Amino acid sequence: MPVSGLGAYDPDNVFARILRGEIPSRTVLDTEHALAFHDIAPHAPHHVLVIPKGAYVSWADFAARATDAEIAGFVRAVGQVAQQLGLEEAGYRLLSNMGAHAGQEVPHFHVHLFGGRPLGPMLT
Ligand code: IU
Repeated sequence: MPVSGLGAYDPDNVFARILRGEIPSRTVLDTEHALAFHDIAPHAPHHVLVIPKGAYVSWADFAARATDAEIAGFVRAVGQVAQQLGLEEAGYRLLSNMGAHAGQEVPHFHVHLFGGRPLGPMLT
């Protein structure tokens, strides 16, 4: 049972369908362990979602169940996206909503990467 409080993994969630190619997305990076694509409703000039290829509901589920290779591959993919988009010097923000209180909408673990302008203070 996943540890996120979001219930069991739904294999028909929208990101699972993107991974299977059933729904189109604008790919930024595709690696063994991760897929990165542009968010359909961007909040910044660059707003990319990075997702693991495995079936994980949330950050907590990924941290608890993913293999070390999956975790390393995912973390490196996030860094590669930032590098590919030319954001390393100016900086960028990473965010992952985990569960109900954070307003997680899609129950497949994902990290948002925002960049391309000064992002202002962190909001809670
Ligand atoms: P959240 O962290 O689960 O709240 O973020 C989900 C994001 O997925 C949100 O920014 C949506 O705009 C985005 N998204 C998408 O890129 N493509 C989709 O088909 C759907 C949501 I549904």
